[in-house]
Amino acid sequence: MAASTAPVANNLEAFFMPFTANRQFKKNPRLLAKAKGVHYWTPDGRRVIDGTAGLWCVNAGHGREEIKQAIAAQLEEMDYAPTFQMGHPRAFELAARHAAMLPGDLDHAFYCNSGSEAVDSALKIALAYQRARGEGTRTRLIGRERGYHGVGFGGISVGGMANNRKFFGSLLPGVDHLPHTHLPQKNAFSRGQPEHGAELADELERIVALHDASTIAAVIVEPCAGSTGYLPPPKGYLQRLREICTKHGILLIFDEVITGFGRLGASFAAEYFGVIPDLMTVAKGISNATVPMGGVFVRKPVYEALMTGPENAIELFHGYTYSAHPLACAAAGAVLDIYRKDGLFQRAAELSPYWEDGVHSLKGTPGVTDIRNLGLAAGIDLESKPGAVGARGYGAFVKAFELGLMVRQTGDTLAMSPPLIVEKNQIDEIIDIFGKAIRQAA
Ligand code: PXG
Ligand code: PLP
Repeated sequence: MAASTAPVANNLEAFFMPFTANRQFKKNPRLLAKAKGVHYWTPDGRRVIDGTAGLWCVNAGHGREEIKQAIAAQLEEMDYAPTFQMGHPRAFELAARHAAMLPGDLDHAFYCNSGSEAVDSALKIALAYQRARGEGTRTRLIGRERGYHGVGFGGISVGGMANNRKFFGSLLPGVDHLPHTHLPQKNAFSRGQPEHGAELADELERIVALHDASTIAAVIVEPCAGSTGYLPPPKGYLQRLREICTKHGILLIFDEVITGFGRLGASFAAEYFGVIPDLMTVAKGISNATVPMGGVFVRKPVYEALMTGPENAIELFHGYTYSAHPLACAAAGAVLDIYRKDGLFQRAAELSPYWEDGVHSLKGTPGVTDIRNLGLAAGIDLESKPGAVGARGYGAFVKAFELGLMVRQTGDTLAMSPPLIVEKNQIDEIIDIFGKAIRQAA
């Protein structure tokens, strides 16, 4: 019998869901069917406030008309064009716009389709750069405990979340990790950047002493760790890391997949902290998640070091079929217009003290052991139930959804990162429902 592509009855079984307890979910699914502004609706019409901007990505809110029109117009004009030895105008236009808004001399853009691809691309650019400048022995990559850099083999190798690594064999060789910066004994309930922990950047000196700088290509960190439970960097930490990298000829990569495009109330964390990395990875908010897109932003000297050899030689043997996909470029251009027109980065900055007061008002709620915030995002740790790590967090996540709020859960840590268009009364509603969910799940 010929394979059929005819529609079949809706059945939850066939979709192998990512990062999901498939069997548990399919018994009691949480479905989202419609979205507008800061809200989702379930298929039966129940409204849920989006406390996480999707997965930290819908920064300008859902259903933006301008993005829809830009994508439709691009689809009408040209659906797809390759960018290997060819080009299309929108790709160049977008890169010029990104270069213009980037801090320091970050001024070139490599495009891909996700944060994971951005991370793999950045690690490869770092290795190729070291080789191009005659430092080909620099092959080691340094990540950080509790780091999340997507799910490619490069990303999980430099990443520091055990569950994302332990099932997948020996990973990339020659990787080492800095210690994470989560110090609740010293920093619990910090508002904004914690006071303690800048000295943890000096661990890089210890790693250099162990392996020698001549073997190390790059260090990759999230300037403010997201996925692992939102860990703002200790005051002075990123500056120290920058100094040590510069001193030893090691490239510094900021993974700004979450922090990029406004989350901290600035264009990028690099701008917010005044620390310029050599490479920056982005995704998510770059296209407001309408069309998948990621990118690596590259400092001028790194790009220029690669522009050597004969002019007919390909300088970087790396790229994706969909690098700078025309629909993604159209979406990303329209998103930049919205960020500017609506002043969303500024808006996030102005709202963040209100957000900070809101999330810290949950201090004292039974079971809450730490609350962290920076920009328009927060992480909340709950005390684990004896012998059941993650149960309380999952309970609070499910309860929040029942009460009409979407949050993110990893273990007993919950995170929130609303769209940057959120209103103060909606922040009140998020905090109110969240507090109820934690209490009811206790
Ligand atoms: N780097 C960072 C810093 C990220 O946060 C990625 C890379 C990978 O991006 P892609 O587009 O390949 O998923 C991310 C993604 C969560 C959560 O619950 C976070 C991410 C993805 C899914 C869930 O915190 N971050
Ligand atoms: N696998 C095969 C067989 C391919 O031909 C290609 C691309 O041509 C890929 C994987 C990579 O796909 P992408 O460029 O979309 O990452």
